[in-house]
Amino acid sequence: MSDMFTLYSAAGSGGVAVEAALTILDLPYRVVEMGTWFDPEAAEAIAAVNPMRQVPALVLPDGTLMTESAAILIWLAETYPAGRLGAAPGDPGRPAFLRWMTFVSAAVYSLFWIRDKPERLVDGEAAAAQINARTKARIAECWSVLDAGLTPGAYLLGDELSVLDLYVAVISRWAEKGRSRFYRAAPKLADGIRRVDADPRLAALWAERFPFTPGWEGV
Ligand SMILES: N[C@@H](CCC(=O)N[C@@H](CS)C(=O)NCC(=O)O)C(=O)O
Repeated sequence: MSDMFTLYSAAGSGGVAVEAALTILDLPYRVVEMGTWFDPEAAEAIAAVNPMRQVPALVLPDGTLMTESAAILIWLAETYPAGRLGAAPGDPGRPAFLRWMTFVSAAVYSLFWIRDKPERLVDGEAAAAQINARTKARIAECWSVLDAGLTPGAYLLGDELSVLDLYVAVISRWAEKGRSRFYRAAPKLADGIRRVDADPRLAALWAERFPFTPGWEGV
């Protein structure tokens, strides 16, 4: 049995948060690039792996398939506790850890299935524009709820980096105007997330998989 993970992912996607966790945990992995939301061939090919036609999908060294980014991140944190990437079962911080990991997945990430292609739900440009504006407002509202619900330390859940930080660092960048709207909606969280951007263990990964191109944060 190989000890290698195989991750179906795409540059700039939620899979990059999983790549970040694998990198920090120093686990061996290979990426199969699948731009599911813009490349029809990838959308077709990923169906053989994940019937939801989405990345990330992680094949564990024993061949087990995991999909769902939050589940993958939580599993990595608890399976490799030496990496200290999340509160373990029994830890007083566990309820908040599970609560907010699930919140980001269910309340925020899921809206991108709609935002990326509004035509999945509605017809016409006007309806699509309405969907765009309303989901944008909802995402900002969700970031504000996260901001109000947390008392951050150096990172979102305290003074230790967790997979929640990696998750939010990636998803908060999916906006027309970069991360600026996130900073306005969740001002208490900005420092912790910027700390993740600047983590030297992730510098090469960010550069390759989700680069900080000039103006990326927006205004
Ligand atoms: N609930 C899934 C959502 C994954 C997801 O939406 N992935 C996007 C890329 S960031 C995707 O593959 N979109 C293609 C599609 O939904 O058609 C998760 O958390 O892993």
